[in-house]
Amino acid sequence: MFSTMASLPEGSISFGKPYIPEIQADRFAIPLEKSPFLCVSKGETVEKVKVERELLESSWREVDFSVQEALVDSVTSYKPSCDSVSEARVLLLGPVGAGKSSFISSVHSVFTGRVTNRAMVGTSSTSFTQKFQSFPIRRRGESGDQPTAVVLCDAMGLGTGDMTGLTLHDVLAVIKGHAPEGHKFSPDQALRAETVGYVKKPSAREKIHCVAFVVDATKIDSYGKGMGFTFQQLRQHISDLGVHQVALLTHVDQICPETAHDITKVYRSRLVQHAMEKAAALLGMSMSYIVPVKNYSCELDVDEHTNTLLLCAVQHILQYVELYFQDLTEPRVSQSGFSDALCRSTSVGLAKTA
Ligand SMILES: Nc1nc2c(ncn2[C@@H]2O[C@H](COP(=O)(O)OP(=O)(O)OP(=O)(O)O)[C@@H](O)[C@H]2O)c(=O)[nH]1
Ligand SMILES: [Mg+2]
Repeated sequence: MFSTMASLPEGSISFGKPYIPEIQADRFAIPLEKSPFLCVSKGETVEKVKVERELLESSWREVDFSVQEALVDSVTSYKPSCDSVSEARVLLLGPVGAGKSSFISSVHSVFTGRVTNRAMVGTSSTSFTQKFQSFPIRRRGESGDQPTAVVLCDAMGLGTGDMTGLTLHDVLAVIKGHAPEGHKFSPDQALRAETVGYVKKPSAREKIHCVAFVVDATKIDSYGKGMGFTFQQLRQHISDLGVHQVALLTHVDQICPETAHDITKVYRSRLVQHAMEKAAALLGMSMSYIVPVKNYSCELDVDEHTNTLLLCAVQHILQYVELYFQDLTEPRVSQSGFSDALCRSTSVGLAKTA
């Protein structure tokens, strides 16, 4: 069932508010390293916040940053446990500019060994990505490309105003496998049986097997209730289709200078930890579903540690893909009680209410 997150613990850092060392000290057992000021975007303004004792003494999640090659091998050798499916299809879903396309491009870069914008990345007030596009991840080696069983699917961003962004109806149509490759989304033209290329009876291999929500750590305070409601609606309906969801917190390099300088400190960063707590509250999911990533944005070369964190995110996603395949062999119990008919009748709600 769709869970709601408890309110944030007392003493949480709220970006833009004064820092309270005593409460933090109780909670996180510091003293810790010091760092200077942090610029945090809040709505349209950027505030300068003094941040002391930014790093925890030890990581709160263990990541071995020296196992990049082993992780690449592990993802390359992954095979779906479901006989009728040869590739895991993962849909990236999130607000405009959150870093969906960047994540796809970054994972592609990990496997090709150089930074490339495979999925087109851009900046726009409405979604830069307009089409539904699947990107099979291939490993580049000396003897040519080697396919992996991972396909990352890009889609339009979720909007925050009337008739902007992806609608609930279209999200569900994509997840059910009805969307033709290259379909151009249009909030006032729902994806339906008459749409050119509409996949009428999608097989298990054409459906989406896991949804990865993508949220931007620098905007976590400014998404607002509308976006929270959008996520709640989405999570209820997607859960009802039996599709598991995880979340990626992007732009962690932009909220924590220590992490920007050294990505291996990501799980020692209190700022990242707090942003993850806020992401959990926004998405209505437990923190255990959420992983931080730093996408390639301005770099020309890949970096082993950044790659490792991206590969950990892919592995995290694949665990939930496997849960979906396991569930396929067992009868699915409706979780929210929403019927397909109800989904259709509320299909225009998402863009309007977001
Ligand atoms: N520093 C930094 N920049 C990022 C990160 N992820 C994405 N970006 C930047 O954020 C901007 C938007 O990224 P996109 O990947 O296009 O975002 P999107 O979610 O696909 O956006 P739409 O297609 O418009 O919905 C680009 O300028 C990226 O370079 C990150 O982890 N760190
Ligand atoms: Mg995009």
